[in-house]
Amino acid sequence: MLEIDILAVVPGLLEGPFSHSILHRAEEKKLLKVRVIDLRTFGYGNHKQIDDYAFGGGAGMVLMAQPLADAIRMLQSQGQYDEIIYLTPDGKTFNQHMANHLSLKSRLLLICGHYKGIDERVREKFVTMEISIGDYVLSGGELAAAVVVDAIGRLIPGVLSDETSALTDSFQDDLLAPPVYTRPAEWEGMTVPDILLSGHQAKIDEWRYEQSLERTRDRRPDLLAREDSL
Ligand code: 6GU
Repeated sequence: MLEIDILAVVPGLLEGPFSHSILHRAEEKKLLKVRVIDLRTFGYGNHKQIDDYAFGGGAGMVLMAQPLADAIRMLQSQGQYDEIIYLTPDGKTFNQHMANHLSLKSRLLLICGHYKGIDERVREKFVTMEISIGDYVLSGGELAAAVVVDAIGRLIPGVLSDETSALTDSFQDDLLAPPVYTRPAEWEGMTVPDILLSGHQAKIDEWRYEQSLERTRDRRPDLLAREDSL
């Protein structure tokens, strides 16, 4: 069982993603438990304030240290986390290797930033890992958290069936997936490669591997050159 807690500024953004399809099934099978915690409930005063102006000036607000620390400490009192992950555009770019690694953990906390980010001291004191989902800026970490939880959740042993097996995914072996076809064998004058209809499994596997290599060379040569690490 993997428990993922998500500390969010806009929890409503996370209402949809986990109630459908594969992740929903993972929760039903008790393999995954996702919980969204509203940072605002740890805010100050009548307005439940969670952000303030940045020291040194400049546009944009910063999430204050104390509400974050209060939330994190309350959550830690319910059990230790394997990783406390801050979602931020300046984090390490998320990839399949990180997803594989995280899918084997038992308790994760994802912290969603907003505005100009969170007070740096919270990163120093609590955060063990920082993840970005790509080189563009989102308005908050929630959608990035949904992406990370989806990628991790489907890798938890027992979540996927044979038909949806993660073993043949793009990136699982640093190659893009080969092209796929289904019925009918001829559609609008376009056919399916003969080899796929041959019933010769060893030849089919070889063809798929060649296609994967070709696609990767063509579209993502960086994957073939890459020294991968976590
Ligand atoms: Cl994790 N957060 C935000 N706000 N923007 C991003 C991101 C994360 N990853 C890419 N862009």
